[in-house]
Amino acid sequence: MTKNQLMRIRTLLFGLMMPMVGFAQTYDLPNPDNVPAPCHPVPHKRQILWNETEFYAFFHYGMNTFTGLEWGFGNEDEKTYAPLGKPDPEQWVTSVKAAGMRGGIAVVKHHDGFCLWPTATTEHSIKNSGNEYGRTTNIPELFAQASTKHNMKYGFYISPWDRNSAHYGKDTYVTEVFLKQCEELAEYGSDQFEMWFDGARGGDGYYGGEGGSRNIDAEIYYDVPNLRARVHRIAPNCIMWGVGGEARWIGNESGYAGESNWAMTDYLSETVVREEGDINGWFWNPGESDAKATSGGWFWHQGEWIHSAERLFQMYLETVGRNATLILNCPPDQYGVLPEHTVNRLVELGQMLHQRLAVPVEGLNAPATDLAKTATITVDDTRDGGTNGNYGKDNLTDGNKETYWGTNDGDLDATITLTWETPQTIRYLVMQEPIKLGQRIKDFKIEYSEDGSTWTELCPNMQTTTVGYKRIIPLNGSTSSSYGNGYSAKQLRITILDSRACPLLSNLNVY
Ligand code: FUL
Repeated sequence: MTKNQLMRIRTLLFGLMMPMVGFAQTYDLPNPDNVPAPCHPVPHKRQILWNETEFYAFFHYGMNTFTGLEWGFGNEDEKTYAPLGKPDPEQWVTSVKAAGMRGGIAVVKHHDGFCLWPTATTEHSIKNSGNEYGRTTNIPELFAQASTKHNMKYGFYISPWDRNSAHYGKDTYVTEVFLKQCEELAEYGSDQFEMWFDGARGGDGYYGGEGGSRNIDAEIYYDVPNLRARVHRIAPNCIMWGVGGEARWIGNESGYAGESNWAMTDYLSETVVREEGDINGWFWNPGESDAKATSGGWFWHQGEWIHSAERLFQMYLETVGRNATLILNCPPDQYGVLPEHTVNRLVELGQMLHQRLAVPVEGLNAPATDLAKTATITVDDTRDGGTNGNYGKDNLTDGNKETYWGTNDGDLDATITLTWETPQTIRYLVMQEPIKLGQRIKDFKIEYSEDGSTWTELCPNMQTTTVGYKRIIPLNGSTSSSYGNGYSAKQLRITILDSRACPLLSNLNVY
C-alpha cells in the first residue's frame, strides 16, 4: 500500500468517526451542577419578560370616545375628534401605577382607522382633528415617554382591521399602511412589551368610500411569521398577542382564567383550549385576560361606572393568581384623562393589593407580612447540587427569581412544611415555578394545622393542579370573599402529588 493510499484510508476513517465523537459529546454533555433538564415546551425570553409584567392597563381612547360607538364604521369626520382638554397620557400612566400595575397598552388606532399620531400613511388622523388639543397631542409619543419616565412598560394596540382605508383587503394594505404604521410607532420607542394583534378578519366598512365587506384570512394576509420577525427586528422584546401566536386570549372578557391553567396550547390557531391551556400542548402560548374595569364598553361612555375594588381584586386573583396576565381596561374620557372616580378606585385597588399580597406600589410602605419568611421550612426532598448547584429550600424565600428549590430527576412528588413558633393568621399562598425550565407541577394539595398534629385540607373544592409563572391561592377557597378571618395556623403543608418532570419552585409566599 502506498503512502498516499494509507493517507486516504486514514482520512476516510477519521471522517467516519468524527460524527460518532460528535454524537458521544452530544449525549454526554457535562452537567457538573446537575441543572434540571427543561421540560418542553419552554418560553422565549421575551415571553418571560412579558409574564413578569403580570398586571397592566388597557387604554381605549380615540374617535369612539367622541361618537359613543364601540366600533366606528371608518367614515367618521376627523373633526369629530376634538378633546375638551389637552389629553394627558402621563396621568393615565401614573393612575394605573398607583393600582400596582407595571405597564399599559394604549389603543392608538381602533377598527375605525383613526390614528392618534400624525401618520404619513393616511389623512384620517389627529392632523385633521377638530381642535388644537387634538391636532397637537401625539398620543403614542407622549404615552411612551410617560411610561419610560415612570418605569412602566408600554405597548400599542394598532388594529390590523382598518375600516377607513381604501387599501384594506388588498395587497397594498399590509406593506403600505399597516407595517408602515408599526414602524412609525417604533420611532416613539422600540422597547414595546406587547402588540395586540387581534382576530382582525375584516368585515364591512367605509373603505375609502367604496363600502362593502372585505374579509381576509389573518394568518395568510398578514403573513404572520414574517410579520413577527419584522416586528421583532424593530422591537425585540415585543410579544405579539393573538394571531401573532406569542400569547393567547383567555377566552372571555370577564377577568378570569381556568383554575387549572397551562401556558401551553396544541395549535397556534383559534381552536386552542383558551381558559385552561393544554398539558400536552406543543407551543408556549400563555394566557392573557383582557377585562374592563368599568361597567359598559371598552371606550368611555357617559354614565358608566367602575367596579368595586373588591371585584377588581377578585379579577386579579382569578387571572394573575391563575397563571395568566391581566390587562385591565381604564378608558380615558373626552378630556383625554381618566375620570376622577377611576383614579380613586385605582388607588383603592393598589392599597388592597399592597396590604393583602404585598404588591409593591410606589408611596406605600406597609405591605402584607410574608409569613413564609418567618417560618421554619422543611422539605422531604432536595435535588443534589453537584459541584456548585444549589436547589435548597432557602431558594424558596430568597426573593431571587433565578434561584429555585427542586427534587432529583424522577422524584415527582414532595412535601414542603412551614412551621411557626406561634400560630399565625394565614389567608393566601403564592407559588411560582421557574418557567424557563417549563411548566411542570400538575397536582398538589394544601393542609394546615392549628396545633401541630391534626391536619385539615384547605380549599378542597378548588382545582389545585397547575402553578406556572404564578399561582395565588385564597386559602378559604373563595375568590369573591377571600380576605375574611383567615386561618390560625401553626403549620402549613404543601404536598406536590404529581409533576411532568421533577418539580421546581422559585418562590413561595404566605400572607
Ligand atoms: C377586540 C375589539 O374588537 C374590541 O373592540 C376591543 O378593542 C377588544 C379589546 O379587542 O378585538
